[in-house]
Formats: sequence, C-alpha cells, structure tokens
Amino acid sequence: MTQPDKMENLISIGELARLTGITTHTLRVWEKRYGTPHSQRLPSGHRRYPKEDVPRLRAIAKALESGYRASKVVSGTLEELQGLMGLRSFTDTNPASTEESESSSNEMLVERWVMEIHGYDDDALLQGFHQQWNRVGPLRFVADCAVPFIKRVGTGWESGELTVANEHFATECLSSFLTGKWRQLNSKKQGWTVLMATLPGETHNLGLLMAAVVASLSNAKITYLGLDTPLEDVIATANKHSPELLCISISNGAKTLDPEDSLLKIRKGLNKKIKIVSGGNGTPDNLPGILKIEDFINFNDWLGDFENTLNLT
Ligand code: B12
Repeated sequence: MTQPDKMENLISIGELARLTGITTHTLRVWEKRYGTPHSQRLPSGHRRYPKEDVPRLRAIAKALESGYRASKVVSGTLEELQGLMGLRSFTDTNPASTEESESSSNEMLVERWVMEIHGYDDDALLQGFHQQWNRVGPLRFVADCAVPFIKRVGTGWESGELTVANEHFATECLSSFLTGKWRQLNSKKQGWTVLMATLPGETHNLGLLMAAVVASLSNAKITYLGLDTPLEDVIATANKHSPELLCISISNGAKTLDPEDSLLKIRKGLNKKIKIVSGGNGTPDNLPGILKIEDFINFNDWLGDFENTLNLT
C-alpha cells in the first residue's frame, strides 16, 4: 500500500486542478462545504492532497458533466460514483445516450483501476479485469477498456501523477491477464495460422497482446513471437511455417525502431502468399504490401472477411 502522508504522494491544489480539470476555487469550496477533497496543511499553510484522490475527482468531474449535481456526487466513493454512472447505462432507453453513458461508465472504471494502481492492489485490479471481461466480452474489453486504460496510464505517467513503478505494475497486471486469456482461447485450435511479432528494438508488447486476444476470436491458431524479434527470424519462421497471416504491432515509443525499413525488408523476404497486417501508432502509412489497421474493432471485422476468403473446410 502507499503511504498517503509521504511527501511524494501529496500534490498541491494547482496540480490537483490540472490533473482533474476541477478549478482550484471549486476544490476549496467543496472542501469547506462537504469536507472533501480533504487536504493536509503544510507549516506554511499551503494545502496538500493525496495523489490517490485523482481518480475519484476525475470520476466526479465526469458525473457532473453527465448532469449530476455536486451535492449528490462530491462525497461519493469511486465505487458509488461508478455504480451511479453504470446504473444510468442500464436504465436509459435512448440508444444515443446509452452509448454516451456506457463510455462514461468505462471512464469511471478506468479511474477505479488507476486508483488500484496507486494502491498496488493487484487482486482488485485483476478481479476488475475479469469482471469486465465477463460483462462485455473479449473484443469490447480490449477496445473499450484495455486501450483507454493503458492510454490513461500513459498520460498519468507523463503528467507525473503515476510513477514509473505504478506504470510497470499496471503493465505487468494487464500483460499477464491478456496472456492468460488469449492462450486459453488459442488452446487446441487447428485452424489457419497467424504469426504475431514485434520489430527489433520494440519494448511495448501490450498492442500485440491485445491483437492476439482479437485474433484468437477467429478460427486462427496463433504463433506468438512477442517482443524484439530479429527481422531474419520473423522472415525465416514465416517462410518455414507458411502462416496465412503475419501480424505486427509497432508502438510510437521506441526511437531505435525503423518501422518503414523493417516492414519493407520483411515484405521483400516473405513468401508473397503471406498477408502482412500491422497496427499500433508507430505503423507507417501506405507501405506497399502492408495493410495498416488502426484499431481492434476494424481488425476483428477484417479478420472475419479474410477468413471467408480462405476457403476453410
Ligand atoms: C506501457 C508503456 C511502456 C512500457 C512497455 C512495457 C510493455 N511490456 O509493453 C515500458 C516501460 C517498457 C515503456 C518504455 C518506453 N516508453 Co512507453 N509507454 C507505455 C504506455 C503506457 C503503453 C504502451 C502500449 O502498450 N501501447 C499499446 C497500444 C494500446 O497503443 P498504440 O501503440 O497507440 O496502439 C493503438 C492502435 O494502433 C492499436 N494497435 C496496437 N497494436 C496493434 C496491432 C494490430 C495488428 C492492430 C490491428 C492494432 C494495433 O491499438 C491501440 C488502439 O488505439 C504508452 C502510453 C500510450 N499512450 O500508449 C507509453 C508510450 C508509448 N511510451 C513512451 C515513451 C517515451 C517510452 C520510452 C522512450 C520512455 C523512456 N524514456 O525510456 C521507453 C521506450 C524505450 C525503447 N527503447 O523502446 C511514449 C511515446 C511518446 C512518443 N514517441 O510519441 C508513450 C506514448 C507515453 C507518453 N505519453 O509519453 N513504455
């Protein structure tokens, strides 16, 4: 657990306003009126707030945007706020606003997971992943929950709300969860085959793990090479085992990557019959012989169409 009274876990009111989008004036008014968010005072009289309050305050900001009154939500726990927003998505009959509420409730869920990262609570985090997976299914879990979650971890790390240790902890929890899930879905399959890899120098593997979950919803049997695979090994393995598809994920984080050159080398060395799909923010546009797919919903649709062209028996 974190220690809320440690200086590194405390932030100023300006910082809290920046991280939550709630003005310093409003934060002071709420503290006076509702007793929350509760601050500690420095000897100088300046307020300091625990960083762990950020997810709850972001959830409050979201609830206010959705039309709730401050008096109803400001004292709520994150779980209560999440219940409130989740309930709206089940009771609302207007499809447009149901979609809106659903995305609000996903944002609340992400804030709850971020709070669990602050507390290094892997039991709660993994249980949350399982519950949401069971509730919305694998594709929606990846597209609507795992992607926003990891992007939120990225912005939290960038802004200083989350430490490197928080970010590594989150990555480890999500990686192990996604690995367990796609391997389970992939076991004892005998369909067509897809080879999955990242380029040499790549240190980000969550995109590929998410792609593996989506691919495992098709009839494809996955061979997963994972992080930092030398180009010649990708090419040799593909040519030897003749998968119908080679799937690559490229992040925009690694300066050592040369995505364009690497993809063209792979295309050149690979049997022409093997289709190549690449995704992730580092994938270049318009490379000959490489299909770029932007997101996992499109990837899932494309896999369905591709499978239909394979004349499966
Ligand atoms: C986790 C993480 C790490 C972990 C990775 C651990 C692991 N095992 O994966 C570690 C700690 C290793 C790391 C390291 C670094 N990271 Co980092 N990292 C992240 C973080 C939080 C998540 C990355 C991730 O997995 N994304 C995967 C997917 C979800 O994102 P995506 O690439 O945008 O892909 C999207 C789609 O294209 C699609 N997709 C992805 N793959 C595929 C594949 C297919 C087939 C399909 C169809 C679709 C698809 O899915 C996503 C849907 O939107 C991001 C934040 C972020 N916003 O991504 C930063 C981020 C990528 N990292 C960043 C940086 C700067 C670094 C470092 C350079 C930091 C440093 N100073 O050392 C190093 C890289 C060093 C190196 N040599 O590579 C920056 C990149 C900034 C930039 N270039 O614009 C980011 C954006 C954080 C930030 N906000 O600044 N990182």
